[in-house]
Amino acid sequence: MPFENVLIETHDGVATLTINRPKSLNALNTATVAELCLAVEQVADDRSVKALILTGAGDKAFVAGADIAEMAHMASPAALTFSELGHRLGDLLESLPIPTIAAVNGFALGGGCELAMACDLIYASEKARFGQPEVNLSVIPGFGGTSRLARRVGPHRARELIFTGDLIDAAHAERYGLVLAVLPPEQLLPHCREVAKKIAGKGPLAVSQAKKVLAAGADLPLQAANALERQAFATLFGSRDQKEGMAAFLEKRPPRFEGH
Ligand code: DAK
Repeated sequence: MPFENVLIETHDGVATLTINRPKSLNALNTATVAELCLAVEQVADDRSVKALILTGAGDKAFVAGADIAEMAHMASPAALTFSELGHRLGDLLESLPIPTIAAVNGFALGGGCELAMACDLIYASEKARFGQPEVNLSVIPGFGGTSRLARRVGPHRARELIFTGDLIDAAHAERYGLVLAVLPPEQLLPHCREVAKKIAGKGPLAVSQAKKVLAAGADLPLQAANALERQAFATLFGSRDQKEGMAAFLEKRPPRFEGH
């Protein structure tokens, strides 16, 4: 299904969603967030897709935030609906059974930083800038920034970024552990595709279980998280792919995983 503000491309088991409103630095208005939700659902329904990359159109921005022009006149009920839609998108990305990668090619501010943080892995171009500048507008992060930033960089750094609204460059974000690596702009997408393709070649059930256990375990006491891991580990031994993966190792040949 074609969208107005989101481009979808799929190659070699990797889907790339590009947020495509470059004139507004890919700001997220309601229509774009709704399209992103649909696009992520579309990816979820395509069993040939094994990894998802999210990026922004143009060379300036990943996403410069929620659309301020649209939000400017919202009253509280509309703001709540908008925030719920943004949270729905974050939840959809996190519950996708495949890994998601944010390729942050420029500004990732407010809702843009929040969108990147709803992805499993974040890589940045040297031109990327991150921040939660909502306090400049006298609001707070509304798409999961208070919770996800604190989990990503720790509560102390999250407080500083959210209270000051300061932007940090890619190197700073890498020091904070917010991004995994910083790449020259032209190498960002190729690098993300390489990582995605590598993951796409692994046992998809294993990758999916790992994603689930890592996410659920992060909010649990250690013993409960370990119990989840034991259960998922054992469950995978009921799959054909586990037999295939171990047989392939013993027979010294590449595995042929089918996702069963
Ligand atoms: N929304 C709408 N338009 C935006 C935008 C945004 N977030 N960011 C940029 N644009 C538009 C600009 O208005 C401009 O449009 P024209 O004037 O050309 O029509 C165009 O993109 C180019 O931007 P600039 O001319 O400003 O470009 P510069 O290179 O000079 O500056 C900048 C780039 C990224 C530093 C600057 O554009 C900027 O500061 N943008 C705003 C960044 C920002 O504050 N982002 C956070 C937005 S707040 C909630 C739900 C969600 C949220 C909060 C609450 N609830 C409902 C509870 C989340 C909030 C946010 O994300």
